[in-house]
Amino acid sequence: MRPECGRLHRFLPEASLAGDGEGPAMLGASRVGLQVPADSVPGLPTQHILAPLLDGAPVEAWFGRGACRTGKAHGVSFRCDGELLFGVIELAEAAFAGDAVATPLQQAGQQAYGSLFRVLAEEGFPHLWRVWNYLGDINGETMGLERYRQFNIGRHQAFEAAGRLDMDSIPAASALGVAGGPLSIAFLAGRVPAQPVENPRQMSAYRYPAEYGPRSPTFSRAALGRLSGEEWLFVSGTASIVGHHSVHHGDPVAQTREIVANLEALLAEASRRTDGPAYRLDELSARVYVRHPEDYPAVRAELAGALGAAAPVVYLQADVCRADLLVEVEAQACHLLT
Ligand code: 3EB
Repeated sequence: MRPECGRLHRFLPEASLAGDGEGPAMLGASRVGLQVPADSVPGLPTQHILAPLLDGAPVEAWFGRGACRTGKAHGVSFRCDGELLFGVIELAEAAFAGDAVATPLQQAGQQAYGSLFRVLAEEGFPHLWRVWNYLGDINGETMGLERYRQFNIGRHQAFEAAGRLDMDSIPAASALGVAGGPLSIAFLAGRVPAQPVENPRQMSAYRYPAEYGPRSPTFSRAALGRLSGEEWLFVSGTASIVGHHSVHHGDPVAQTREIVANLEALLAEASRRTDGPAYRLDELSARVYVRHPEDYPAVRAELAGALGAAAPVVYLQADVCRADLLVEVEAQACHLLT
């Protein structure tokens, strides 16, 4: 069912980041857990997702092909092979003073993306494919504005300043609330563009009306990226949103069903853009964010029917970026090109 495209992406047990073994071949990794471990693979860009793991493997790893190069610039830790660069930047909001027009989080978001874009330009991987954003207290409000919306302003300003607001260069992404820690951003960038994919059931997020914040979120619903011999589909965080409205308030199972409908529509859209076979739900590997841990068994039961009981799925507790959303699913799939 799932072709062996494991070379780029795998979920792994904790021990794989203990400083030996697979480290040298990795481009980078993300690790879920409430504590940042004391030891990690030296030089490996690692994103710490400060969230409780509910089920599945704590480590998500991205693997390079051939010789990987490691670097650090503008606060971004990165590793790249000939085709892809994985990077992580983590900025403590306490390092930003804020002012009359921008909160510390907005400033941190703007600086993080500004630094990221500089690294992409300097390293020759100008095309941002996929981004993972994590911040504390995402639904909290300061200075009269929800923190997710503050982050969106800073991110939008950085995209604008870099001339990256045209819809062909907007990456797939996720943005979730975690238990604390710095603003943490991990990303994959390519030497060639990935193709953004939008969802006909959902308004493009970069066109959301102002009721969701003064600046729209800058992400596409999915991205299709080509590597030599492989095509990768990166599915952004997908929630129970139809048009631009959150639906099924208070009902995690109905929200999960709506997410599955959104994923099906998105996969159909991606399938129209590939030369290969159609993308199917049962070939996805996924990370699932559940706001309330007590909803996890019901969400899992609902998703297992759609993704398959044996699908590589990791569940964690995190806050979705709208207070009325209880579940979010992100995913990827790979097709070998023949
Ligand atoms: C949504 O569809 C739900 O701000 O980068 C999903 C994926 C969501 C990415 C982001 C937000 C982001 O609006 C939230």
